[in-house]
Amino acid sequence: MTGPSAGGTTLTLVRGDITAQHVDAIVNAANSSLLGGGGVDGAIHRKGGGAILAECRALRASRYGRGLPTGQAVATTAGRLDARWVIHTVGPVHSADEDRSALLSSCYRESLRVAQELGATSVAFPAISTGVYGWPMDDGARIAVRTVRGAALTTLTDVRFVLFDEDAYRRFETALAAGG
Ligand code: AR6
Repeated sequence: MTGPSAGGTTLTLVRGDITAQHVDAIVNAANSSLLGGGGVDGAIHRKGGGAILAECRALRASRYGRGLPTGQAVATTAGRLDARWVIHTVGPVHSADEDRSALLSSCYRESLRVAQELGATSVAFPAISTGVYGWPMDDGARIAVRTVRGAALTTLTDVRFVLFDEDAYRRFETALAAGG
């Protein structure tokens, strides 16, 4: 499913595995350690190979000694993935007591900023925080679509959300149709 976004950028929904995307930048739903995990993170490191982990370790030894803060984003090589960069971002763990949606929104905004600093024309996002971190899919989809639609896009002409299953795809479809 494809829908127009601001400034001639196409916003697309894809059903599938984000590690199979051919784009300039693939966004990773990482954790602060940057040293890997399950879900999207595990798949990216498995398929992308050790070069990604090596750069992540170097980042931990330099700029991010205490880890990458929640809501921020940083790029590394994409290793053997069919992309130029992986942009690692750390989503918030969902909380019933505290509204952390600004942090989730920040993940999308900061990833877009880093992608455009690199000159990327295409980027693929997973549904950040909606797996291990427990964010309800419909709300996660709404925040994702609204943030990307509201972002200042310069170099990017192709922004994709890659949804792993039918349910996630449908919820993003609803968010896109609702205008975010
Ligand atoms: N392609 C696209 N989407 C995927 C894929 C894939 N290959 N694999 C899973 N998803 P998650 P989080 C979906 O758990 O919630 C890791 O251990 C999945 O169905 O990957 O941000 C990290 O190291 C879900 O909808 O990320 C962190 O510790 C969405 O991607 C923690 O999990 C995100 O699920 C981050 O948790």
